[in-house]
Amino acid sequence: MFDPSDWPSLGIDILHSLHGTGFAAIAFGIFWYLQSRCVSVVNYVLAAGITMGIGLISELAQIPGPRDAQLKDLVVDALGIVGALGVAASFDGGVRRLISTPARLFLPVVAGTALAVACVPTLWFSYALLEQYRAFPALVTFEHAWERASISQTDQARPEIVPAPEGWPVVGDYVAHSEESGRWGIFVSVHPRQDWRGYGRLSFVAASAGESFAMDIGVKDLAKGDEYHGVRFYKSVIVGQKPKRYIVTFEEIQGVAKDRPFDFSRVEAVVFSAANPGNSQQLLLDDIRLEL
Ligand SMILES: [Ca+2]
Repeated sequence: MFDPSDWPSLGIDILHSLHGTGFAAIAFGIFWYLQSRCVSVVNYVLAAGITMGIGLISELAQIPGPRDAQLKDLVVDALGIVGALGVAASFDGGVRRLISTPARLFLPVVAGTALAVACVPTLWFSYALLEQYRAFPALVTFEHAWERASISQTDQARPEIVPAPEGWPVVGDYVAHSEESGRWGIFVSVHPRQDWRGYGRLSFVAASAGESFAMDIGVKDLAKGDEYHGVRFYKSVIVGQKPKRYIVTFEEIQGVAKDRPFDFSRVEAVVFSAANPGNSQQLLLDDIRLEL
């Protein structure tokens, strides 16, 4: 059976992003079929209606699920459908004869833009997945735009990317700056390339932009189905004003699981969070990578 639960996070993002691209293709396919039976401008409306209906049914079939996500999917579906049919109509003499000259100029621009917007996420996540593999064993350095895709898959606010402070001990121009209330707020959540086998340590550079505070580092492997729950490792470190490289060894992570070994071939997330209730805490974070 088709089971994307094994996929890397970015792979799942690509799958989700196929909404716009996929519905554009479906709409165009249906239009093509209708046109082959009987040429008519009504076919655009029919194809759009049928495809949107498919989108609606597929969303209803997914209940229970997050409602706003479904609405967003439908909007992206509509963009793909309008984009694909609009581009087709732009080249259709039958349509061009029916509409005014400004509309003739306007249509390809609007339709092309809708189609591009619907398809851009697929291209973006595909590019990010490729770069994530190329950058490995560096996980996130906050130097590259694609890394946004690795750290954006959380409902939490994303960290601000700021110029590295003077004397920062890592090569590169930028670091992440996050502020949390200290009530277990998440500073940064990274969805890395999943296969960590062959390495021995997770390492990163961190400093506080204010008072010293305790930070939790969480590493989680991937839950699969019911029989196989994600194992979570947590470790607390004190982050001071002086930037320092912190190390978490795979032995430490390995020791956390009682019922089964931590699965280093399927690491789902690395989470940096504020450990204790308290005042606002500010983290500077950089160069999250694996070492031998
Ligand atoms: Ca950096």
